Amino acid sequence: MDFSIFKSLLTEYNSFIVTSHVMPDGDAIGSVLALTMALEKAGKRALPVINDAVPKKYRFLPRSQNVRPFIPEVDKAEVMVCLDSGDSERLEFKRDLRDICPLVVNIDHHRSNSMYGDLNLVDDSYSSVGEMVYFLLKSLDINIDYDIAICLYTSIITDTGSVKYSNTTPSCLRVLAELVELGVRPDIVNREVFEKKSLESVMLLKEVLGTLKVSAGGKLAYMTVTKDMMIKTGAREEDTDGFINYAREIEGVEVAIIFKEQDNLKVKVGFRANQWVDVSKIAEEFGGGGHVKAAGCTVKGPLDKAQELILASVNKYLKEGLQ
Ligand SMILES: [Mn+2]
Repeated sequence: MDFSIFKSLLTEYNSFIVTSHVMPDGDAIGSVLALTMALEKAGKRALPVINDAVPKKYRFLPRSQNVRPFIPEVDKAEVMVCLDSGDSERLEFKRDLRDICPLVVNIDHHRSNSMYGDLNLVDDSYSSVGEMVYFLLKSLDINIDYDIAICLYTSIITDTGSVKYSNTTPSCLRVLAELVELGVRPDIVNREVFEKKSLESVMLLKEVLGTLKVSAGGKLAYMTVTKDMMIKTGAREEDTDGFINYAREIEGVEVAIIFKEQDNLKVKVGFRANQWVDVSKIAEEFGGGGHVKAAGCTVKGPLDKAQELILASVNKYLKEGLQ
């Protein structure tokens, strides 16, 4: 992808809001922080805005304390750069983005992207938006220092599951190697992002594993997180990170699902596939989206109704061998 088109923005504009989706993951936060710092290096005013809290495990990243939700009437800029968000709703500004910034730039690697920007730099061949920001900075001749490097590194290892997923490419491995040369310590980032767990998270996992069910001749595994479990253990939404992998890792399983009961009578559904099912298509059927092997959607409750609906659809895909 040619990122040089971004160059003209730097000559024409001076103020930027850099943002990403709610429930931010390491790619969202890492790429927002990296691009914010890079724009500042280029002499621009850049504001990192995410309309949600930064999960505790990403607070080791430099400048992460500066990320905060949008403040109407205060936060103004000429350009809004939206990172890692397949549609504008997931940014949760709750108003037209052009009411905040006249120009919207959409940089993303999701397969389903609604192209909501005035400029859309969207390419699903990148492992992460962090990897895209790396190439963007190269094309802008902005020097990548240690602080930017650790943010980009976190982006890439989050989305590739520590270079284990199918989106791990020679390109992203080369980028990671360069970031390590710049001083990033893989062991330290790994400890922060993947290992450290709150006690509440482990107590919640104990409950959630009790709900594990396997069906479709062993090809489908699913788990449920109820509101009661969240209250009982005192866990937070971010504490459920990675739970779905317990279902996905079971031998013979093709599709793994996690159902998370929400406050507003809605149910959040996460999908993972191992080999041949394209779960982004299933998620899209229910108004969500994502990647071929990792996707999600939110559907109307109650929980049992939502499960029935989703499981029927997944079973259809598994039975018909649809891809
Ligand atoms: Mn991403």
